[in-house]
Amino acid sequence: MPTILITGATAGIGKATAYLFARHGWNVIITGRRADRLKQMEEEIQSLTNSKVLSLCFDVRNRNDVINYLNSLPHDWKKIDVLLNNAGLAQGLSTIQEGNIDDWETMIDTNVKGLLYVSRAVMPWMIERKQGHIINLSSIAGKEAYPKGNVYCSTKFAVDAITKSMRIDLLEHGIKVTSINPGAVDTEFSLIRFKGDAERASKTYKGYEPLHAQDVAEVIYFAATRPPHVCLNEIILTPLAQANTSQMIKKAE
Ligand code: NDP
Ligand code: 8X3
Repeated sequence: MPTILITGATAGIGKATAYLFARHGWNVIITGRRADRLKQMEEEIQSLTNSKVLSLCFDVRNRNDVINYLNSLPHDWKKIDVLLNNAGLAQGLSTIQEGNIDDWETMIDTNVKGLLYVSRAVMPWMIERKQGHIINLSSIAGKEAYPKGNVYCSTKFAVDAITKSMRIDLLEHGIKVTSINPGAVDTEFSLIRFKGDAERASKTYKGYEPLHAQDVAEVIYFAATRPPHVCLNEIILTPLAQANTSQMIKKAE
C-alpha cells in the first residue's frame, strides 16, 4: 500500500485528506501540534478502514523536532509516496504598515520554513527510491496579492517559487511536484486568522458556498493518483462565487 505523510492533519484540508486517502487504502502519517486530535484520528481511522496510521506530534517551525521526529520513523514508514505540505496559517488581516511583527514571524516560520524543513527531511528518502510526489498547499493568495493580505500572500508566493524550484531540481530523480491553490475553504483557517473571533471568522464564509475541505482533498487525491508519467504542476480551484482573491459575489443574508 502507498504511504502519504500529511502535515497539519488535525483540522481542515489536512484532516479531510487523511480520511480520504485512508478510505482508499493508503497508509497515512498524520502530523500536527494537537496530540489529542492526532490520537483520536488515529483510533478513528483504524476503526473505519484497514489502513495503517501513524501520528507524529511536532511543530513544523521547530527545525530539530522536525528532523528528530521524521528520522524516528520506522524504516518502512520512510517509504513515503506522497508528502502533503499542508500545515499553514494566516495570522491577522491588516495593512502592512500596521502589521504585527509576531504574526509575520509565525506565518513565515510555518508556511515557508516549516515546509522547507519537512521537505528537506523527506526528499532524500524519495530520491533513494527514485520516486515520490510532493504536493504543496499554496493558495490563490500565492498568485495575486489582496488588500491586507501582504505577508500571508508573500508566504504563499514563496511556496509557489519553492514548488517550481523543487520541480526543476527533482526532475532528474523522477519525483513529481504539484501545487494546489485553493480560494476560500471553510475550515479553521479564518478562526485562526482572527485569533479565535468566531463571529468575524464565520462572516468570511457567509453569503455564498465556499469550498469545503473535502473538495480540496478530492483534488489532492486526483493529483496523487495520475499515471506515473503524468505530473499535474499546479491546480487552482475556487468556489463558483469567487473569481480571484478580490472579486467575490456574496448574497445578502
Ligand atoms: P486549518 O486551520 O483548518 O488547518 C491548519 C492545519 O495546520 C492544522 O492541522 C494545524 O494543526 C496545522 N498547523 C498550523 N501551524 C502548525 C505548526 N506550526 N506546526 C504543525 N502544524 C501546524 O486550515 P486549512 O485546512 O484551511 O489550511 C491548510 C492549508 O491550506 C494552509 O497551508 C493554508 O494556508 C492553505 N489554504 C487554506 C485556504 C482556506 O481558505 N482555508 C485557502 C488556500 C490555502 P495544529 O494546530 O494541530 O498544529
Ligand atoms: C487562503 C485563501 O484568499 O483567504 O489562502 O487568502 S485567502
